[in-house]
Amino acid sequence: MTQAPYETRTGHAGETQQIGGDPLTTNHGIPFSDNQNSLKAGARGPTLLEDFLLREKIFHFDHERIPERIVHARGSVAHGEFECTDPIPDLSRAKLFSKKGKKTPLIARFSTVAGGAGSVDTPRDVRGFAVKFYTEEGNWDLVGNNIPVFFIQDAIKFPDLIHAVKMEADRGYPQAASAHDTFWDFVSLMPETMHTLIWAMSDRAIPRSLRMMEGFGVHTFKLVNDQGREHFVKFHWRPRLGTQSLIWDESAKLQGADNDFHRRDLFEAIAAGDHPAWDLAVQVFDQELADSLPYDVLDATKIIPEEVVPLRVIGKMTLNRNPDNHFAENEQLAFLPSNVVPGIDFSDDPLLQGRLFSYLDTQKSRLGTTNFHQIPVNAPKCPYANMMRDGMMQTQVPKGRANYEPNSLDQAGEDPGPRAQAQGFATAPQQISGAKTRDRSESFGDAYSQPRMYWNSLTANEQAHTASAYVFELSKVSLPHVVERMLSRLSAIHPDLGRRVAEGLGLPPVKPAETKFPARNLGTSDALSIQKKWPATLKGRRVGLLFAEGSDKASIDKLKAEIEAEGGTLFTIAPKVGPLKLKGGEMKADGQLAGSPSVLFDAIAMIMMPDQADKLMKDAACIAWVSDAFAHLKAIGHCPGTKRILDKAGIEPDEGIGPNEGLAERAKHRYWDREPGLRDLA
Ligand code: HDE
Repeated sequence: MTQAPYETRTGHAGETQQIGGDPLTTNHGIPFSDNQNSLKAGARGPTLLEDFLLREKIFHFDHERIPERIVHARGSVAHGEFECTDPIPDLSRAKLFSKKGKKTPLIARFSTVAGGAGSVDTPRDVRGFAVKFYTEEGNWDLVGNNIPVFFIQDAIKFPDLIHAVKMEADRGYPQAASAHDTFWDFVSLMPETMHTLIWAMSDRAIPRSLRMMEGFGVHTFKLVNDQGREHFVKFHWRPRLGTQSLIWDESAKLQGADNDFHRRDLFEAIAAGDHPAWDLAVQVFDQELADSLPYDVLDATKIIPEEVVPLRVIGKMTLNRNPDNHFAENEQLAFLPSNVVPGIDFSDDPLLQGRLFSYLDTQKSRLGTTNFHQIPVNAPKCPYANMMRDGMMQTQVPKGRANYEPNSLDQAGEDPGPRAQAQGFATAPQQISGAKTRDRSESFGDAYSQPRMYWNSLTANEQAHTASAYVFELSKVSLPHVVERMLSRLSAIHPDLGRRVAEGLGLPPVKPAETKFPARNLGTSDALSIQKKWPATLKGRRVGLLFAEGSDKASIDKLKAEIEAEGGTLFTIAPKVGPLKLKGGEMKADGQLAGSPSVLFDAIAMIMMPDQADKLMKDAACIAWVSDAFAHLKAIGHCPGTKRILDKAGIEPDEGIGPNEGLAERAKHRYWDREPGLRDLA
């Protein structure tokens, strides 16, 4: 019998899945002989209630779905491992950080926030970046995002934020989009959202690939060593492929070209053995440094710039195995920020404190049982034991009489069950005093200084993208008072930002919003810009090649070899997939032109005889193919026969455009300088 992927599944005969060439059975193991026809009274007669095979199959199907996550419903998962590269026993007693080379298995899930499980992959949205480490001391879930700050400071505002951004309550739209009245109404009333908003309006919210996103733990956590010494810590994931983004028009068109653009990209890369990797880095600091900062480290709407507390890389995550089953390993995967291992602890960040409740609670609603920890993907890979018993879908069979602790059953020679261990997790002791109150600390009050620092840290091109994103989103807002209030907040962040967005909307400038805490100048941080760190590489990138009957096979092979030598992949496209007759051989295209628009690629090339190019130029899809690539600032390669297609599309040559020779080098870049000439950005 084929082995099911999880040991626990094969633990009881009743749980064993039969697949492959094995006999088909009911869920109760009864083999049956016909899976095509229901039991009827005569071949054309009515179906009989007696048909337990039909009833069981339809009954199971009727109940296949579980509630999707209230946020982060759409996600992609991959298995992998964490390797400790720089142990930190001086800072934390967590065993996964104890030895160089120590490996810990893990699963990662990347998600969009606002859309439903079946929504698109490339909307403008924050991305979830959640990792479950199956450590030898239990599961540690680092449930972060690809943006290092969050919209709100206190968990009590989370339901309001999510209600405002999700589809509107009466009309049920828009799906997976923040460009609508209720979102901007809410955020414009909540100055604390300004920092995350400016990140969300920047290119950070339209990542090129899940493999090319930074990740952040967002909150300040604590590391505790075995002497009980504490440090504050912020966790960062840095992609080995570099951080890369799409541009807005491209991400919008991708929603039509491939709803699953990100999920497919991750799955295909791993399947091809191109395993994405991230460095795990920490920013470690103590109370004294925290006290010296002009913002509060317990406020999740603030970052600590890398220039103030540098990043120290302590390990590497590699994703090396695709899920076997989407439902079992993605839908049923349950993250809990409350899962920390000895050596890691929480800070008093009020957002984090609220999360500690919410995730445990939501899993009961989604997975239907308090025993969701027994689902294979959620179960720790180390032994676990306690006196929690029973409940819906209990699949374990605890032995003995001891279901309470303490007990003295061992004195009667019986198994007394587990006991608390001195070296187990112990909350770091902390003196607390204060009146019971619903106040918010004044130290959380400054809503504008860090958004200003972010704005000032972007390149001119990134600023234009960000201002244009505000213009786009606010152009979809039908309530003028909301637009005006939002403009006043943008002017409070930076007068240029407020003015540019107002101009982009065709409105007069609006005075800065009044605030007790006007923006201070915190300087700039280059680490905040994507473009300043953009890697010149073909690794993980795809070049689309358009060819047709009669193209020169040797030229295609040469280009393919050049692209692959730089770590990229070549995807071939033709008007018909073929196999097509070429000069020097035959070839089947990977895709058809009509279904493979150039948004799917990081750069494009064309190899064709002039007569074929003349024919293809009459196809609107061909002209759109090159003009979109040009508008999306991509490198373009052509041969003597295909230059005419660029001319027909009205493409002015620049340094990104040239013969196929040299494309492998040019394709490592995006051509930001091209943009002002072809797009009216704010
Ligand atoms: Fe979440 N969040 N969140 N969140 N969150 C959920 O848990 C919640 C917050 C994040 O791939 C839910 O299992 C509250 C910050 C990710 O399965 C829910 C608050 C950050 C994921 C929930 C926050 C996140 C979730 C929905 C404010 C970044 C997807 C389903 C206090 C640090 C995990 C679920 C996955 C999912 C609650 C704020 C990240 C409802 C109450 C800040 C990556 O429990």
